Order: sequence, then C-alpha cells, then structure tokens
Amino acid sequence: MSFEFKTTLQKPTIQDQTMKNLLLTTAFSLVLAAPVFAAGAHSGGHGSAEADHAAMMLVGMPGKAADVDRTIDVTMRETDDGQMIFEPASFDFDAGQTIRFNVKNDGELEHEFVIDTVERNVEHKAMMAEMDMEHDDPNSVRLDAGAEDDVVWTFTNAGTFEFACLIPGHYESGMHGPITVSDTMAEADLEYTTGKIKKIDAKAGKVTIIHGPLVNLDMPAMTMVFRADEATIASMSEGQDIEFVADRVKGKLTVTRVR
Ligand SMILES: [Cu+2]
Repeated sequence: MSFEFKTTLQKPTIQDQTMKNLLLTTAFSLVLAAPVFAAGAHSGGHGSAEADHAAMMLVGMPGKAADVDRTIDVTMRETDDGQMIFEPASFDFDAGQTIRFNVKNDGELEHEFVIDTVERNVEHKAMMAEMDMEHDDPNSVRLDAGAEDDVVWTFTNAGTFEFACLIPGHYESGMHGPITVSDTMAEADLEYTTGKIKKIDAKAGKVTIIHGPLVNLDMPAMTMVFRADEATIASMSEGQDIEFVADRVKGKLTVTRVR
C-alpha cells in the first residue's frame, strides 16, 4: 500500500488539489503509525507492553516458578587462554518445558545471559556495539563478577535458539551457544508399550526388544531392533522388562523413552 502511494506521489499526474492532499494526509498518517509498529515488533519489551511483547517472542515466554520442570546451573566466566564461556555450552529442551536457569558469574568481568532467536541476538549485539545497553528483560540477566540470579523461561516453540552474552566483544570471545527445542508430545499423550530386552549392542547403539503392539507406529507385537542413545542403552540390561515409547527418528526406529 505504501508503495502505491509513493509511486503516485513521485510521479504526479494531473490531479486536483483535494486528491493530492488526501494522499499526503494518508501517507503522513502511515509514517506516524510506522514507529509504533516497529517498536512493538522489535524492542526488547520495555514499558507497559512488556508482558504482551514477551508473550509473543518466538523463543517462548517468561515462565512461572510453579511450572519449573528443570533447574540448570549455568556458569559464565573467562578462561586462561582468553576465551569467555558458558557452562554448559548447549541446551536441549522439549517444547512446553519451563526451565529455571540458575546463572552465576564466576568470572572477573561483567557478563549477561540472554536467550532469544539468533537473528534477534545479532540485532541486539549490533545495537550494543554502538551503545552498551543494560538489558532488563525477562529473557535475560546481567551480572557483576561473583553475582548470581535466575531466569525462568517457558520454551513454547520447537526450533533452534541461542543463549549469549551481548556485551561488546564477549559473543566473539565464545559467549554463545545453541538451545535446541524439540517438538515432542506431552508425556500424558505418549502410549507406552511393554517389552523385554533380548539383546543389547551398545557399540552399535542398538537394542533388540520383544515388544507389544506399537500403536503410534501401527505395528503389531514382535521382536525388533531399535536404535537408542547412549544414556538409554546404559540404563538397560538384557532380560529386563521395560515400558517404552518408540518412534521414527531420522528414518530409524528408535527408543525415545523408557520407564
Ligand atoms: Cu560476557
């Protein structure tokens, strides 16, 4: 729409003054409206729109303490070889999980912990390169040396996000890492199947299970070989009776949950 107005104004044809005024008035009101829209779509969530804006973030929304599923200790510090790091260096969550990040600055410099999309971190980093802004949004915490505080966050959407320190130079020194949020079904919706472990091949990451019907895979009871990750296999022993969930992961039948 604005493009049409622009074209009209840049290439004036024979128009009466009233029409011109109308177009100018409309164009002017669009200009006035634009900054309001831009602020809503981009700012870190300052002022009264903070809650609404935060709720719209792709990475999720502020979490409630009562909903916390996992608490994770996160350390920020400098290393002897001149790097600046977060420990752990990456996170994996399920969509819908609420995480309490217990963030501690074990370094000698000030650091921050910001969770957002990679794109928005890039934008904020560029802004901070020009002017060191102190973030005070629910998706971040900035800490002096020795300080600690927490961020409680609910990851609502599946995708790859990022945690970072956007203080100038810190990102480049290593202070960023991926947050992978998987789109898994709610635990209550999962259908567990009974099974008996026949054979384990830990080296190959395979486990043979004599199992009942796998409803989600539309498979009858039989004996099959499944993939499983290292931790899952480590928790299994041959002859053990289990209840499990299997799914196709990258085309391979995989044990995704055991209880
Ligand atoms: Cu930092």
